[in-house]
Amino acid sequence: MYCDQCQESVKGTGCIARGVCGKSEATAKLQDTLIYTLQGVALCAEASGQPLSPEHGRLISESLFVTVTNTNFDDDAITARIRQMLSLRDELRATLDTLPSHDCVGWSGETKEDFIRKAETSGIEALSEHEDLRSLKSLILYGLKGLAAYTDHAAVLGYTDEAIHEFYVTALAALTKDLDADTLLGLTMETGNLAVKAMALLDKANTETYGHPEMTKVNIGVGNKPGILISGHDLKDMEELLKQTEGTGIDVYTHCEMLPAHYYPAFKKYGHFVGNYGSSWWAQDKEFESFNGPILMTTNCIVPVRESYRSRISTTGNAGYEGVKHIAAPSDGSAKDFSELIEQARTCKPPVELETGEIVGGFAHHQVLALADKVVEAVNTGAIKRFVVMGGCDGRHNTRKYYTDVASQLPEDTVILTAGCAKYRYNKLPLGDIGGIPRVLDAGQCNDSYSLAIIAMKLKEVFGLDDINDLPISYDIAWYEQKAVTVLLALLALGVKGIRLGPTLPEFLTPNITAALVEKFDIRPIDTVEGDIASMMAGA
Ligand code: FSO
Ligand code: SF4
Repeated sequence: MYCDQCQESVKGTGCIARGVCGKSEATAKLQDTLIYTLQGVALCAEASGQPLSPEHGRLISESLFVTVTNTNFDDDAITARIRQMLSLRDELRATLDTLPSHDCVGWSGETKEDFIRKAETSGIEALSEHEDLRSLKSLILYGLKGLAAYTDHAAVLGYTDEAIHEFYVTALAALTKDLDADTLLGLTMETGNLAVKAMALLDKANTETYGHPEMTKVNIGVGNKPGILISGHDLKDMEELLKQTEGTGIDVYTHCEMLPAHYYPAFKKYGHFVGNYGSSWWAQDKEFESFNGPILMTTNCIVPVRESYRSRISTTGNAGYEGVKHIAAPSDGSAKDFSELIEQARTCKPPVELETGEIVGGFAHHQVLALADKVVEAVNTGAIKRFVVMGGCDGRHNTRKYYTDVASQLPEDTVILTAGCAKYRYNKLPLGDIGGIPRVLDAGQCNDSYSLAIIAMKLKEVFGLDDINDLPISYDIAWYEQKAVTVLLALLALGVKGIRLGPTLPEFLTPNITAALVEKFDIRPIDTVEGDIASMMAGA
């Protein structure tokens, strides 16, 4: 296996025996073959000259999503997807008079072993012999994976965009071609443009379905009833679970990236929606143990499941883990059935209390723009000197303490804008407020980074500036997996320059590609806490 798609990839070599994430060699290879199969689908779709049907577009979104870090560790589920995508490729291929000449169009296999073997010649290393071109293709592929995850979340709520499906064809087909660096850089920027579209689509899907997030205090303590813990990013699963648990005497808690569900008006009416339990995804092995009740993983991020809660954890949607119960969506489109989780919860003890108190969030674009007068006045009077966007991902490494330290050492006249699980490094610090505006404004999930971009564009308009980079905003972004790559490409596409990226720059970027990004976008690695704060406060 060879995998370098996340920030925790083994430095210098990528993961070559077993992933730091727990991904086995077989799973990694099956995921590579799934991506290769999608390349065959794309080449056939491109040659047909016909747009993908919405159903086929959706299948590609799901297949890409399955390969995102910490999403699916179930070899049988990935094998079934490869077979499904091979038959889609064959269906498209049968319509062609002349076949594109590439192995991904013609190869075939049947068994899991065939598919594992196929990855030996079709993984990331096969994208190009030239390391810089491979680096750019990796950047496009990883951006595409995150983009697909957001697109799939929107599709779950009935929102689709043909332009995104068309781009899957263009980008996946491009991975099979000998293209020069300029063409691939152009495609990288196009991935960013489509990332903006996907995040806007998901924002529309979420807010039209569940209302605009509002300022909300979320309880981080526990009640005295048994509970079900829901994690991941899928708000439709959240809604169904709340509906089905209502009146059962079972409480519902969020974990990690599901915290922002509390900010949506549609979910506030449920009295048994008690609060958020624990912290970030990587702490789940301990926190799931002490939660005591059933856990539902709706998307990434799953970490290797411990025996102590194996019988209590289930996956749904694109998530999967070998040996763990999977709750599939019924094929007739009716609601998923969470009754087994409810029955199991009745036999469980209430969660062990980890902490008490509240955290505040819900500052997506609609809420912040409602406070715009106050914010603008605070900037004009100098009460707010600078905004620092610290969104993105959290991760296991101690080096991420940098973000806790930046948050706690930033001057008191700064406001942190955040989205994604990166916030768990500082969202429980007593950072106070500026004239009633909390110093940490949490917009929501990582996809709600879109809100941060909307807020920046609105501020640019209010202050009459020509360039988004003239605003008193600095970007100090943390990344872990491919959705963060997508968010980064979206910010670049929107013209944001000078982004600090950490805790390390991506392993898959070669020195030449890093240099190109530095030159074009002034991207930089994080440095010392003191040095970075000083330079951000000076506007650099
Ligand atoms: Fe975190 Fe995981 Fe949302 Fe990522 S939960 S790391 S950026 O999947 O998706 O923010
Ligand atoms: Fe390694 Fe990350 Fe790939 Fe897992 S997803 S195998 S940790 S690079």
